[in-house]
Amino acid sequence: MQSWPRPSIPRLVDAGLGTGPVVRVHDTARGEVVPTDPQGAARLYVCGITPYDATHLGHANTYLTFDLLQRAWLDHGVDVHYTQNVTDVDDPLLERATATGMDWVELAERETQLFREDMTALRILPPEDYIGAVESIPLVVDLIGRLESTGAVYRVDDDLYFEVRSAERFGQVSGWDDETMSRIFGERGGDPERAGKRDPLDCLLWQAERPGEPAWDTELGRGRPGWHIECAAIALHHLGTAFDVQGGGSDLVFPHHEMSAAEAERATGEAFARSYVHAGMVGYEGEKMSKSKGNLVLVSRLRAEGRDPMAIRLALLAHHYREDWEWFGDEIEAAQERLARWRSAFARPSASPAKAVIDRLRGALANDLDAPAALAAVDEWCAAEGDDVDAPGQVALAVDALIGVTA
Ligand code: 5CA
Ligand code: ZN
Repeated sequence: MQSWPRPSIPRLVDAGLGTGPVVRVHDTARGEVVPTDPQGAARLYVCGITPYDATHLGHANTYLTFDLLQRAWLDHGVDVHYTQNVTDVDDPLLERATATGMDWVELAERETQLFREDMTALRILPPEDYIGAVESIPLVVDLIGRLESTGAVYRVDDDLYFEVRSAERFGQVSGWDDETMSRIFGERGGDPERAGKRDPLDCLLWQAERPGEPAWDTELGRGRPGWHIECAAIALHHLGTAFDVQGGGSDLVFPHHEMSAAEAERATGEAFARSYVHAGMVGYEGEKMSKSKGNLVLVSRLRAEGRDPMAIRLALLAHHYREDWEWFGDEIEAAQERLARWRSAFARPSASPAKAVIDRLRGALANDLDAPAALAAVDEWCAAEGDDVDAPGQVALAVDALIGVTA
């Protein structure tokens, strides 16, 4: 699939401003903040949208998290190879298409295009590989074949299931006990009750054709991919095993990332990702923001109301990425004011020297992407006076490179 345009990123090292430190992030599997240690280019996979509705602030917050991670890596001097999927065939998409009388392909294309426009406006770095579920069916079939050869696949009617406990490290990502896994599995698209399964947690790899639903002819029969195997197949194909970071929102810790990792590790005998990084959930005035609750704050709507995308970006960055938080309308006003303050500070003829604030910015971001600390550092610099004539331009450059906010 087509990705979206890449925003320009100044290279601070070329401006004589040095490089940033080693980047540390919180790994859900280990439960602690760990240094990233890419061998060559950093390899990043982030779970993409299911395109049945427009991008809301929760999605934007998740993709912004991994944009910051990339900026911190680039500033440290590490190249990045980034892959993201689009779940362009799945139950919620088909249900929405049926409910609205739309063709599911058209719905997916329309919402994916709107997502690209939102990401472009927010200056979020695009993936090199932007890959749809439909176009990756051959990869999925191939990976299921590899799993079959390990003996970990069985049939229930004409559907194929994966024996999750055949993966040695099943449970490594969430670290949850059986009771928690079973409860959440049912709540998040799993089918613990289905008769004929060997274990309630076993997950669907391939779903045989259902009446009225799309299906593809493959050596597994006519049908379509399960959800978790989609991301396992796309990530393995484009990034290989033991890639640096598997990312997404915290709603994906279990079952999605647990199952994808189990499938990939059983098939390859190697680690799937080296770290699992999860952004918190953004809610709206007391509730989880979700398509089904109809309480979405859409990026496209804020843009249509004339909000500056850079203010939207700053409003999100005012929260640490791992925090669960709620959007109240006044956050955008505060962000707009901050943006105006920053822009006038960057336009000053002189200011206090840039080095200290740039060091603080870099230190904050490298320390588990601490954006609120980074914003506080810039705020303090803006409030101080000084006679360094290079400083305003240098700080503006660093804010562009590291935080993605342009003057
Ligand atoms: N297509 C799958 C991933 S393979 C999916 O979860 N799609 S999604 O459209 O539901 O979500 C897209 C991304 O946004 C995921 O990384 C998800 O974890 C994240 N996300 C969804 N809702 C929220 C929210 N309320 N707050 C923060 N992140 C969210
Ligand atoms: Zn995914």
